[in-house]
Amino acid sequence: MEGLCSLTLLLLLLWPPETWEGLAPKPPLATKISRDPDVLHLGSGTGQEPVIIMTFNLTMVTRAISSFDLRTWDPEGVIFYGDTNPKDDWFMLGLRGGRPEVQIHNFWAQLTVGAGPRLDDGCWHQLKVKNQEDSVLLEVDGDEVLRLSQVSRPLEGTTLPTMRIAVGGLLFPPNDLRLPLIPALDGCLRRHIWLNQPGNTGPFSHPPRGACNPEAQPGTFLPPGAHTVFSLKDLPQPGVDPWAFSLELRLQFFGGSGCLLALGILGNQSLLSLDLQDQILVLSARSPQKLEVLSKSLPVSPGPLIQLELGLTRVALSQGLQEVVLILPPALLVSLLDLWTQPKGSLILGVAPGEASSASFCLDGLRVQGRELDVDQALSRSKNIWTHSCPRSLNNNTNTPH
Ligand code: EST
Repeated sequence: MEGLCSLTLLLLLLWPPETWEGLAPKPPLATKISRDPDVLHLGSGTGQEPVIIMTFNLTMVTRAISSFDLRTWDPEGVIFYGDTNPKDDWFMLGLRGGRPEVQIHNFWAQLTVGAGPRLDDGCWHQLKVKNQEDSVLLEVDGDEVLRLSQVSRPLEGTTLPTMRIAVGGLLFPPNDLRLPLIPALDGCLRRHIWLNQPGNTGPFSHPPRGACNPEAQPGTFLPPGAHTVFSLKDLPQPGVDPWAFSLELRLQFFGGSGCLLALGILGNQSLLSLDLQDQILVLSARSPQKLEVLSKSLPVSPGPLIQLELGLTRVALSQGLQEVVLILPPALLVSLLDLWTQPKGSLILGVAPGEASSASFCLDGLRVQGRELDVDQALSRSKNIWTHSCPRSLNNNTNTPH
């Protein structure tokens, strides 16, 4: 994906495709990122809490300016939060709809403003945030995209209480923002300098994760054993007359066997599941009382789109031109319909919590009733999921992305 970013675009402009076909396939920047020890993945952990929290004595600060490079495919989340007091003097820079958003709450201003271009394109973008006299300025890739005047006061050298800067999360609940957003950001930061003081973070020795993986591409990566649970009541509801519920998944398999998707009540055995077993997709339905299991299988075909259509009497699984159908016995149908009236009725992506699976895959898209879902909307998820990025391949020996 890096290949689509500025440097390669420049190469494309300078050399028409036939001239540069023979060049090395990897763009020069890709190798640079993987060697950079100072890359910081923002969405590590559950993504709800910051990855680093720094404190600064403002009497020692000579310029209230910070800069960093950001790379992400995630359209929403917190880049950083800063405050001298979480009640009445705070600032947040995040992304919403892929564009930068600033929220300020202090004595001089209470505002929420979006500005600048979309940054969720998987390319590195340079951001600079300055506090100058009474103004706050935001620069993206060298262009000033936002200048807010009469919203602040000089910060440097002041005897204000300590300034805290939290990267990749907030220091209060998301609902305390002026306009709440989902804080978790599967983004990567490098060359970050806070309050003009280089070298007070890192180096970070963890392997490049999520958007920090130089080979990453957009999608959602579920490593073996990972899961995401959506509450059925938060999803688009089934159609009535006739009752119907459809799911469309775009998957790229990295191997292994195990559950890809299930419908059920969390903690109980699922009623309907889609498993991958040795390159074969297996659709299974089981009635809770009799433990009767019905199943049909379909060899995985090259096309990534998998469709699951639930109707009043049948469930159809299709991929490309192939289709298999399970006829639902009435008892199972009743339990299945009941899922939408139960508070714990869930759609589970990956393996149900606590169960084992060696299957790992990249989800390039998930549509429920024709509407695209975002993993950030899930009720819960495993910590090791990459929410908005996928590795290109897995290392066979270790099952780890490279
Ligand atoms: C601006 C106004 C305000 O009332 C509080 C803060 C705290 C965090 C500050 C920000 C601000 C201005 C811009 C920064 C930021 C921390 C890093 C950034 O450079 C100084």
